[in-house]
Amino acid sequence: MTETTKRSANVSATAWVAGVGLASMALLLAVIGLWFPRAGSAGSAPEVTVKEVSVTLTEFAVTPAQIDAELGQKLTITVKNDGKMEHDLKVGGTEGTKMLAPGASETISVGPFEASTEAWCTVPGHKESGMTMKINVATAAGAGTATAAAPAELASTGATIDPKAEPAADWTPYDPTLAPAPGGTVHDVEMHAIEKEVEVAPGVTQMMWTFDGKVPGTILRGKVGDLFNVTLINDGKIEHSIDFHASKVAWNDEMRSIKPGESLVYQFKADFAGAFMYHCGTAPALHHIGNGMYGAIIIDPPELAPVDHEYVIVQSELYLGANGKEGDLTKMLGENHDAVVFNGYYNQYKFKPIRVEPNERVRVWVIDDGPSENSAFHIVGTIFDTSWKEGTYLLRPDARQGGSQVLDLQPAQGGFVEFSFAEAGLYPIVTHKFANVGKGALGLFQAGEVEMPAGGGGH
Ligand SMILES: [Cu+2]
Repeated sequence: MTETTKRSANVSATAWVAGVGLASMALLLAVIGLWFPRAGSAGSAPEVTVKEVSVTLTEFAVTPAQIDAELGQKLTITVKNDGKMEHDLKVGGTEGTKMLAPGASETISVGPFEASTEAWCTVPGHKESGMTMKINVATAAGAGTATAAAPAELASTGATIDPKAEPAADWTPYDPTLAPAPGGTVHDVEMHAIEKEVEVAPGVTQMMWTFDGKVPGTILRGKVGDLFNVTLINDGKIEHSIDFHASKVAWNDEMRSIKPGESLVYQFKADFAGAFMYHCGTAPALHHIGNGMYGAIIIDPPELAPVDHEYVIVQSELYLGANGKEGDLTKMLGENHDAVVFNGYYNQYKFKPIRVEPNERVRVWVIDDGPSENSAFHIVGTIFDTSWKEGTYLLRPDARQGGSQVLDLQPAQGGFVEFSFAEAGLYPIVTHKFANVGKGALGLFQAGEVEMPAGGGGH
């Protein structure tokens, strides 16, 4: 820490000295320029020249990050993919190489350039992760360096959620009911990575990356000691992978990324009980998780007490891109979420309350799939008499009469709570990080027959 601080202090000092030096130099050049106008600047036709440049692509950088060109100059760029994933390089996102496999290269001719511009990799998320290259074009004034391009994308282009909007009549919520673990000790499961337009709030859709076409992905369940044989098939257009937190396997083998059309087998024995997250880990993993590639696998602890109802609620955030487009990685990097949701949809169980009867015993499994926000899971109007988190009971009914108000989870943590409702009525489901309740983290349990208030529930 001290070393880093010291080094950055030195860097700052160096930059300051260099800055002063450059400023003096610029002043000197400006003065010289006034007295000695550039030779040949009067009347001679501009000559188209070609400059050759070599550029390499890696995760996630374009090297060099900047190249200089004269006004009206063409560039012949030899682009080599030195990375482990597919990449391309396109000027302005349109003109450039085809998609290059790892190790492949292509030489492109671009320009002539009249102004400074940028080139980047067009694989979703790669530009935001750093795969851009500035092309600095000397201006007519002959200053030699272009001024930094103004950030044109300061204003968000993301979709906005209307908090008063309601889902369409044919909308069906994500079923929160959790079925018991299937019989047998071997689970052969096929899962598909699918890129699909999904509604995330009334009237708002995103091009989500999903497991099995839904967000959260299929909820898996088993018992300690069960064997899971999961075949992941990539039905998408970009690379994907899967990482089960319920397993102990090598990251570079089972969790490897597969290309569109490929499949892999991910086999593991579930030796530990837990409410585990699973997710796509393909780089940038923040983008793949933040854009929908997450789910849960529940491995029951031994001797789980019987209850009347079991539900699963996965909390996550939305970082909205334009309507119908992918989520915004820049917002994800800034932890600047537009919504916090239960099972993938804004205020989902406010629109469609979860129906139980008073005094029935209810267990809710809660998993915080983030990618970045915590959860303070709370149900207004009840107290949890049982709380289990990250593999162990925190609370069980006994003579001490302990009560729990919140199951607190950091991203990728999970557990369950048990409770009952003492009387008929409505019981809001929230995260008690209350800023997020107004951003979509609101649902309702309905115990018994209830007159629905105007504007809440009603479906
Ligand atoms: Cu993915």
